[in-house]
Amino acid sequence: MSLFLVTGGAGFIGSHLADSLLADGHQVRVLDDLSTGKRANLQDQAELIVGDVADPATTAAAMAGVAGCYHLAAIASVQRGNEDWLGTSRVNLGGTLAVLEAARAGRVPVVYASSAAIYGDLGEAVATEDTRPAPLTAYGADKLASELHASVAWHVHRVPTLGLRFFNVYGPRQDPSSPYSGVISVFAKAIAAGAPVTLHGDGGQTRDFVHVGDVVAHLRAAMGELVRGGGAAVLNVCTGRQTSIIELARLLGTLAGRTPDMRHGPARTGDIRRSLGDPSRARARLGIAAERRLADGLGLLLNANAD
Ligand code: NAD
Ligand code: UD2
Repeated sequence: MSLFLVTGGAGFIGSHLADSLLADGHQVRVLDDLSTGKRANLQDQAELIVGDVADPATTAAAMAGVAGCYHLAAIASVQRGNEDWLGTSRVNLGGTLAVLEAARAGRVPVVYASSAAIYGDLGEAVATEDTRPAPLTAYGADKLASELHASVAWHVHRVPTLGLRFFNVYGPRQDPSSPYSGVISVFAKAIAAGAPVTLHGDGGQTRDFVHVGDVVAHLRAAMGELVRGGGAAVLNVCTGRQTSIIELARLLGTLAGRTPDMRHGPARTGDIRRSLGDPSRARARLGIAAERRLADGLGLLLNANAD
């Protein structure tokens, strides 16, 4: 069994990844500054280093002796990127550079989180990995720049890298407390409690919602592919199905046995109208696909929240 570094491992996606690695008998070292992550998300068997991924010395020390690195640490908020441009770029781009630099000496394979945000507004198109990147936010720009540096890491320094462009991820432990939390975490909590939900704009905007369990399966498969073949690929992690926000609210209401109290608020500045990914390259490359249907994933989430 191997030791893996998971940056951002105390967070929503990272802690589910840590659970999966531990369940298979691997050792897990987490580097996290607990800015949005929680120690309570982690099992005791995981080693936790509380520190800043953008600090090269901290990240170099965390990288020592690991067989692979999953780089998930970031400020995962488009809005925060709009408000604090320099501060979020220091983490989201600077943190990726610190990870790649730390991986250099040992040519440690790095699987990292990119985002559908690199595509910008797709109009009627379905995003494939060959779709021209056109990020509309600082967050998306930093994820795209991270991909470019990950390519340099392989071509110049032979550090194997694989970027996973997550679409909209949902599941247990996604924090609903901030107004910029994922819409599913916000709606599931409100509808289960009989509280109103606010649709930004007309609620017709669509997203490709992918369950965190499927995201973890892609992360694990990507590391296996990297260890075998190297390279600097990027792959979509999505379902190939889109759901509008108003359909989402109705579906959650049906599952919760309540008619959702839907209100309308202003559309978010620069919000993406349609987001839909093509999962076929990840299926071809990794041999897996996101299996969990949205209704099933939402039912699991409502049950987990009720516990
Ligand atoms: P999250 O906020 O739960 O996880 C991010 C983790 O990184 C947190 O534990 C946080 O404490 C940590 N972190 C932040 N700044 C840090 C720093 N300077 N040093 C060390 N740790 C730091 O969010 P998440 O949804 O689990 O996101 C994980 C990754 O997936 C992020 O890179 C995010 O951009 C990406 N992503 C998420 C989604 C989604 O829908 N949730 C979509 C696309 C991409
Ligand atoms: C998500 C990620 C972001 C980035 C992007 C890539 C989160 C929190 N953000 O941004 O990190 O990776 O995906 O595609 O995971 N909405 C409402 N009412 C609410 C909350 C949201 O109508 O109470 C709308 C919102 O205006 C948007 C949609 O729901 O149109 C999705 O919002 P989101 O914040 O869940 O995710 P997104 O796509 O903005």
